[in-house]
Amino acid sequence: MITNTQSIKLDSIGGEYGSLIAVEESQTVPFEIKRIYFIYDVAPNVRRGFHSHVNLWQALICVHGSVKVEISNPFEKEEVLLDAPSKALIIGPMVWREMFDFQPGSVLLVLASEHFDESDYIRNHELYLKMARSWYEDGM
Ligand code: T46
Repeated sequence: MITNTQSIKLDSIGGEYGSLIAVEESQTVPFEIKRIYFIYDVAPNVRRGFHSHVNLWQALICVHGSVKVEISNPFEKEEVLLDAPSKALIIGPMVWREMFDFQPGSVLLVLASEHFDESDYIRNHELYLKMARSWYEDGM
């Protein structure tokens, strides 16, 4: 995985009554969870994201359907397919992300390490590349 990202397999407890997945802060995911949100009703041709965070850690879990996530920095790029509720993608600071190819009906659940703060976003790609180059080259 590219720097500051991680792919995690969540344990699913299954049986004849269905399946259950539990996520615990600082255990299943490597941060305290201060906020959750979910993204849904996204048309198949829509691409979202187009930003990085300065400090935020998040876990992305597609609890229904599937979605692709492109994660990149000035030196690395990767595409991750979230197509099962047992797959979690951890994304840390200074990683550019774009979510696309939402299958109709998909629900993308996100667990976040901080409350919402627009000042933590870098939404301009040129500015991101400039900041990220020095951030990665200076050893974060
Ligand atoms: C991320 C990806 C995976 C809020 O008011 N509170 C919130 O907690 C969030 C997440 C968003 N908003 C507002 C900010 C915008 O006015 O909702 C609007 C849509 O947010 P945005 O365009 O940033 O949505 P995405 O799908 O591009 O990005 C979201 C998260 O914002 C971002 O942190 O990493 O999902």
